[in-house]
Amino acid sequence: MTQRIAVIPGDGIGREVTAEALRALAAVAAVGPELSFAFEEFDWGTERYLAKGEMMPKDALETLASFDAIQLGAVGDPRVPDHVTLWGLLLPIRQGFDLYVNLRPVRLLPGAPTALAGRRPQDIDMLVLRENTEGEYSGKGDFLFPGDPTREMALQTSVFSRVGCERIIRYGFDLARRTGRSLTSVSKGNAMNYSGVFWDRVFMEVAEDYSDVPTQSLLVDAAAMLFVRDPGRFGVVVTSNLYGDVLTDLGAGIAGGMGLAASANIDPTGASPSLFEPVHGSAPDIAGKGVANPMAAIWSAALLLDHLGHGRWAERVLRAISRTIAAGVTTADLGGTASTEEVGRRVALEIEALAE
Ligand code: GGG
Repeated sequence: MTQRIAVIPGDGIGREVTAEALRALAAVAAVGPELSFAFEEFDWGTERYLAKGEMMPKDALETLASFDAIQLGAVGDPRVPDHVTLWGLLLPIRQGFDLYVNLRPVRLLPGAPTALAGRRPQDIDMLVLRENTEGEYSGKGDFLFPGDPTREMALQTSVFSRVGCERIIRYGFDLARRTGRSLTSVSKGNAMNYSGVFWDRVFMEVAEDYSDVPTQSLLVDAAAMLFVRDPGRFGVVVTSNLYGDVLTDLGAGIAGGMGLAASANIDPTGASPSLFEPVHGSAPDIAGKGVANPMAAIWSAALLLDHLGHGRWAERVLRAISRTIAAGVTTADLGGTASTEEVGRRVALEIEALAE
């Protein structure tokens, strides 16, 4: 059966790295007889915004709804404020399709460099789950008294619904149970005396259904410190939208950098297509130069494979990335001199070699 993938390369290096993610998927399909993909590309992003006043068409979600999955590059361009591009494309898809799970592996692949002295792949292997549709990214707020020097203010409202908290926490427990890991809840229940207290309470309530899963609850500041000091204590981590975004950049820092940080935006019900993207943005400073690391985008394509039921191939793509790093075919962020395309081609070759 052919699986249909919508492709949104987006802005900046998103275009370059997405091409390599598709090359990896094509390599998988070339050697995996049971796999077949049909790609359809959409030129949505900032160029479209500048020409037509919108990042994507009004019926974008209806168009995407018929696909099996979405592969995204990046959004963001210095010619347009970042909140306009982010709220013009990525966040409406996450919210509109209710992609409430943002899975971000923080895993040190064999051969990848880490900023932490003496740490090995077995020391850094967590699955961070970021609530992806509400929390601090609800998009609700206001500017009051604009221009008034004494009263001007911005309001940004966090939304922590019972349904929203419970479903991501429950997903975390299920994932921890399935993978034999512990579950860490990260919040800020001392200072955030409504949302944080509520999150912690829901976590404790849900935990009653999972007495077999070891748990810990941490304040986000302590969690940040422990990601660096003792990453091995984390298995699955579940947290809110903003904390998850921040913590996973720290996670990237200890697991090879942003060039190796992948993510999946998942609708666990399967009602809508899930979306896969590198964690990094559009990096306008290096866009068009052919030097961006495509491995995060390729890894996100591996998450897509896993989501579509091809877990064996997903693991093979990760091994291909590892072997490419071990062969020294890396971009400058990992200390090498290879171009984006050279890395992508090498990963594709490794995928084919692993299939033999
Ligand atoms: N790879 C998609 C992208 O451009 N991400 C940049 C970004 O700022 N994302 C915000 C978020 O993940 O919430």
